Amino acid sequence: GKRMEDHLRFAVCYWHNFVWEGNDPFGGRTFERPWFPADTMELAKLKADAAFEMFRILGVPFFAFHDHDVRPEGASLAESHRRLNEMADHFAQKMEAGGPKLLWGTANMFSNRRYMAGAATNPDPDVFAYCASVVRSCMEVTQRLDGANYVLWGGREGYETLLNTDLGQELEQMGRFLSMVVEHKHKIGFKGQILIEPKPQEPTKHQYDYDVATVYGFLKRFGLEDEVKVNVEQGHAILAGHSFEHELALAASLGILGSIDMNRNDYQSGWDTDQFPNNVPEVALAYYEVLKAGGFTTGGTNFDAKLRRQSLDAEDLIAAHAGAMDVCARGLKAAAAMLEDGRLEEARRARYAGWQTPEARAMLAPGATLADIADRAEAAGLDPQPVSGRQEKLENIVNRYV
Ligand code: 3MF
Ligand code: MG
Ligand code: MG
Repeated sequence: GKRMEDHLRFAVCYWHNFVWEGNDPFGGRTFERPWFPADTMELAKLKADAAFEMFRILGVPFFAFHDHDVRPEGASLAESHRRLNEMADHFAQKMEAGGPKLLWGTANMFSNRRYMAGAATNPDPDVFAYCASVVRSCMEVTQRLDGANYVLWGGREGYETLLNTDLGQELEQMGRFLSMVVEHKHKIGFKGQILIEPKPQEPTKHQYDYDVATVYGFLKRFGLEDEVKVNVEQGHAILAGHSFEHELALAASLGILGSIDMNRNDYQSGWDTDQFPNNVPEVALAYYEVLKAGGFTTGGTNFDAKLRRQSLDAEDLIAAHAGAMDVCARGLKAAAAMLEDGRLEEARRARYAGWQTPEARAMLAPGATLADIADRAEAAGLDPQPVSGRQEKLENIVNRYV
């Protein structure tokens, strides 16, 4: 078996630490870093050196990046791809010299204004074709760096108004695109897992990959449910009106739980605040679902979290990650204790035990029709009062284990 810590598989993300400058919709850069703006390859490499130094200090086993995080965009697609490959060479050296492994690579198909009307769902076929080139390049670089997964977050895959949107056509485009991505993965022999990251409400008014259930319906429709899993993010679950553990349990029950983006949105936030996790009982409930599902195989815990914009000191990056890793380790320990204790699992089994009684098996035999079951229910004279199903509010039980 795996040891408990094998299920942590922490990753530091590139974008919140080395790309985001502290801006929000009302104000610009608050951080000063020697590589801002990283508009030359020289600065991009300086940034990479700082990033790998931070990975070393933290002793973190994985990292994750978008193409656009690590190289300045070129004047043409070909130049952008050349630069990405040059940065990948730079990474490969550092990875071989004891640096972290790649949890996942991904393409940024949301920041540039070319994607303002969508990436694969854009009404303009040239943008769809552009995306094909970007994802091919990025997936091949991820393969070269032995990435364990490849992520697609459809940041601009949604609409602002139905009055000028052909929703049916856009979903078809998205399905065609994802099918081609899967086909290309097999063509090049990339062994990593493809993951979709669901998110509702932002940046477009309506996001197509709203939540786990929506993504599963989409995958089923295009026959991709055995090819693609999900990267579930805490903040995105909250924005969708769920809890993190709900999204994890649902993904696990559908067989599509791949990896997690760990952060913390509290219940007041109307947007994705990407705070570092700080609540051990909440994290424990999430890892309880992960452990019940058997833990991670290709996936891990990527910190999709950023400093607050008043936090100007680069050392805060280290402190924030150290604190987050501590919170997650404690959460995982509590989750493992909940599982080992066995009382919760036992209580859960007991709630459904009625299905195993001879009476229930006879009444509900496989193949029985609604009329068969109704006839038997009436003949048995079932009690109209509830006879089971009472339960206490259980979430607080986690406090016994933290
Ligand atoms: C947005 C996100 C994204 C994704 C990233 C990789 C910029 O809310 O969570 O971060 O994690 O694009 O899919
Ligand atoms: Mg994320
Ligand atoms: Mg997010």
